[in-house]
Amino acid sequence: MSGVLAGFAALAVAELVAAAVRPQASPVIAVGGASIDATPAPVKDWAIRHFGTDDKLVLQLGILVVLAVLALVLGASAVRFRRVGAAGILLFGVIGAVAAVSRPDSGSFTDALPSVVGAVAGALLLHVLVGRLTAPARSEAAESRTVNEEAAVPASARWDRRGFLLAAASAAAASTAVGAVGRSLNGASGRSVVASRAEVVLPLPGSPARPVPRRAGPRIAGISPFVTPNKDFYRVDTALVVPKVDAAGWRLRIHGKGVRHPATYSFDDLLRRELIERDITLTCVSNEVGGPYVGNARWIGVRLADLLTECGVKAPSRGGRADQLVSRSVDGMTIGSPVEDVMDGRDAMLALGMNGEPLPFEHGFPVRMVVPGLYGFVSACKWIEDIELTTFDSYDPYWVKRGWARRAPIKTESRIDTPKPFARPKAGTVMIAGVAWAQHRGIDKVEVRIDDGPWQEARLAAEDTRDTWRQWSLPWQATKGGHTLTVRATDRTGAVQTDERTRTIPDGAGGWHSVVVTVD
Ligand SMILES: Nc1nc2c(c(=O)[nH]1)N[C@H]1C(S)=C(S)[C@@H](COP(=O)(O)O)O[C@H]1N2
Ligand SMILES: [Mo]
Repeated sequence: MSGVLAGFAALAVAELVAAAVRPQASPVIAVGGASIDATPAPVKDWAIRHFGTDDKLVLQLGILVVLAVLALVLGASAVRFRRVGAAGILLFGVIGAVAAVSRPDSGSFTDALPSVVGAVAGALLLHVLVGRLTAPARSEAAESRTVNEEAAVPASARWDRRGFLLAAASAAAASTAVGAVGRSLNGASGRSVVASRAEVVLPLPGSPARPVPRRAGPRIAGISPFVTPNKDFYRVDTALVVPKVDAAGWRLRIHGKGVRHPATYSFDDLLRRELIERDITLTCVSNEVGGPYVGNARWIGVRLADLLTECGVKAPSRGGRADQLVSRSVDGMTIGSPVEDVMDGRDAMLALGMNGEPLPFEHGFPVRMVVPGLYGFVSACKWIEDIELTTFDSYDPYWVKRGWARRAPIKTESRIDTPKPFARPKAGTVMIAGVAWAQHRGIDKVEVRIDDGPWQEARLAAEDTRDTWRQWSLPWQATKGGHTLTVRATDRTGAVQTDERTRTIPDGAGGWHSVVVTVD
């Protein structure tokens, strides 16, 4: 109990100090962030697939459970060896401090303070509490006593029950209060930024998207809506705490190899440029066949190629010296995209708006990159603040260091949205429907197969653009019994979605999506 209380006090004090220093310097956040970065690629991919957006909650709970167990162990050993307990807590403080200072977004050694001050408070408390467990007169001698001698002293003589309970209760109450104040201060630190986002007014785009064709989103029960609402849009990133960046203070620097006129842009600089509005479907490389990490939104932003050209950057095919564009976020993420792709005329953009509002914080406010046709991990840097032109040979960004591919165009894929796996539709006409995507190439055909039957061409909804997914449907005369429904798409290059199952690492899952149903 002493150990757990001391651990709790340490975290509470750390939380309060973090409010004064920097919320992200809190030990749980820092150690959590460090463990995300250190997690081997397959485990990370597994966590994304199994916990989805909750992966971070699971991680934080996991850290707290581990800490609680270690605190129990430390508390138990402190009863025998008082100094061990305190030393153990201090050691955790050092681990937290090292993690906090070495986070890529840490700018200063003051980030160590929450962990250090918290650990000192925890160690002191443990010392005091354990002292109460032994008779006051004997507490010093107890440290050097052996287990056998200890057992010889009657329990009633060693144990100041009242004193201990009082100290423990006050410590618990004080820690709860301190922790609560720390939490609310940390929460408040983002509030002014939340307000600043609410004040952003996006100008009308000079180059608007044409309205989504009405027939792009037929009304079929169970199919994904053509435009994914922001609240339902998948989220994949390594940020334990969503960065809250103030648009007013935000700057984007463009520099590096072959950048003849390095420049820095403010949010207002971008707002004053011609804005383009485009429908683009985003996909995560960790999306399994049939998985949910794909979404379609209407983005508003500035053309990335224009900014690069203004800075004197040339595409490699025109003699440019850099073939890799590395974008960096405020939380230290690095994402590498081919310069050739972002300057080849596609609508690569620095997005400021998503589905008619400023970017939600989870999706990169104030500015993120969006590039049609490339998986998010090689193109879609959120909370971007720096663009460096370099080469693929000289620099590996975050995901590449962890085993993912350097270049990763989105694979041609299709998904059955309805019926759901293991559904039990009634015999008769059953609508099979879903989405297919091959961003920047476009979808030309979708076929469905029932069991081992022939491929039947599905009806394709109207195409919005070749950068968006396309809905499809096929009415099926379902007969009683178990059936396997399989879908495959063909893109505009004529390439048929491969049936070869590949893992998500290194460059995206491949294979056909199948759904098993039982018709009643
Ligand atoms: N700063 C930052 N940007 C990031 C990531 C990240 O971890 N940190 N993840 C990338 C990945 S892997 C994907 S798939 C997309 C997801 O964007 P979304 O969360 O808005 O859907 O963001 C990309 N941009
Ligand atoms: Mo991703």
